[in-house]
Amino acid sequence: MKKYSEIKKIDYLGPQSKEPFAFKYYNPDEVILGKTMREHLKFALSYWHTIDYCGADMFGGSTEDKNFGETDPMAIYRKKADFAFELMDKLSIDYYCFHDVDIAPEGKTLKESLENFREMVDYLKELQEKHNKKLLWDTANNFGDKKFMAGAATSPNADIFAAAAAKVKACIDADIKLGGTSFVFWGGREGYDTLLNTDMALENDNLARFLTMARDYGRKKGFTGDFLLEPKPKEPTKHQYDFDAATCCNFLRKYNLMDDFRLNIEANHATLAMHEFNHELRTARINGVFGSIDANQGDMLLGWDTDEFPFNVHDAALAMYEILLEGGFKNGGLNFDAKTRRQSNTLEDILLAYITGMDTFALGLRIAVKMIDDGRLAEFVNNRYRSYREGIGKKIVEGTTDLEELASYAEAKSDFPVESGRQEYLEEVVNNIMFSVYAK
Ligand code: XLS
Ligand code: NI
Ligand code: NI
Repeated sequence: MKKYSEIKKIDYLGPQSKEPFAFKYYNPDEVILGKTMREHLKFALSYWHTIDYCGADMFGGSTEDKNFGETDPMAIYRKKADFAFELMDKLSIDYYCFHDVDIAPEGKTLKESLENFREMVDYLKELQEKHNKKLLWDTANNFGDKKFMAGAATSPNADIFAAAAAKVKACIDADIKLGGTSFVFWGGREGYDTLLNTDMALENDNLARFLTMARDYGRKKGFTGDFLLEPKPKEPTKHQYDFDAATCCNFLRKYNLMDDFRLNIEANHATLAMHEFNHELRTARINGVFGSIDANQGDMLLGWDTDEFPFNVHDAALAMYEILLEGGFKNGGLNFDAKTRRQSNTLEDILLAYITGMDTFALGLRIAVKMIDDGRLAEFVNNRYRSYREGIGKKIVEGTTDLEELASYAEAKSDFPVESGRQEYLEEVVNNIMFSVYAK
């Protein structure tokens, strides 16, 4: 196999190609339904997993080195940034996402860390212009440092709440400076390990106060993009307040945040919450809060957030189906919140992993377009609910009946016919559409 430095650009060579460093399905400038594939998919690189992660797990240290030959902390982070933009160029990725701590070295104090951060934001701005790249979103890492061990906005200590606010303020400023169109809150430790030491009511109210202040600050400074909550049920805490999409909707409604907040749905978080990815996307969509995607894949035999690069085409197709029905991404995009496996410890593996993830979603898009064109799925669902478009069903939907009328209607009937849900047939329809994508 070729070496990383020998690979200038990943080209689209089509499904027949056996070249490892080529796209088989992702053809960035191909127009599908009036938009190029790159516009449809809005792929983003995750800084933490791609530029910083070095393979460490709970049982062992790094298997890679990402200091790029430097020893001075600021020099290391500049080299990392150079690497990030060069990588995006090679992969034809237009967007990226980061946490504050991903892009700059920590200082001795919070103030010093934020100074390093601001300096690096200016450097990223230069690189963005030079490489014609965009920020999709940034976020504050308010879970890694010891002071956040009991949460940030839900910490029992108000000084820590303030420290988290300082970091979010700096990240919102950075988002505005870099032209980001979303801003993410993933509630890393915003939850609890035991209710015995937790004032759940105060913690939830404080989280809402925190998000409201962030919203107000962002809007005051001219941020017009979406604020996003990223649901996750557990890990690192036993219970996280942003458990899943439905829980987040309840929270946003309770605290009057529905107008400014949407959701960043992550595939692996969906399955940790015992939902399918498309369930979470559908829930966000029907509540009007679909924002963005963290694309990855879990391992059903491992009960944690394994953040694998997605290769399950079936799930990707069903996800892209939801996104097309939503009308596509607006301020959001498709961030690969995914990392190479610990044993895939070379720079070439990073390219191969992104190629797999991007081709998976390119196939997903192509199949989802076929699912819509084919029409069998939508037609089946439409027909299944036809009784709500006439007679008593129409009155239910229009709100022009009541319990008494329904009771006399039902009691006058002698029979209640049922119809098959045809699940197995529909599963075959999906397979038929999926595998005819490249049929001659
Ligand atoms: C962790 C989350 C995290 C967010 C950003 O599980 O997915 O990476 O996306 O803080
Ligand atoms: Ni994520
Ligand atoms: Ni995650």
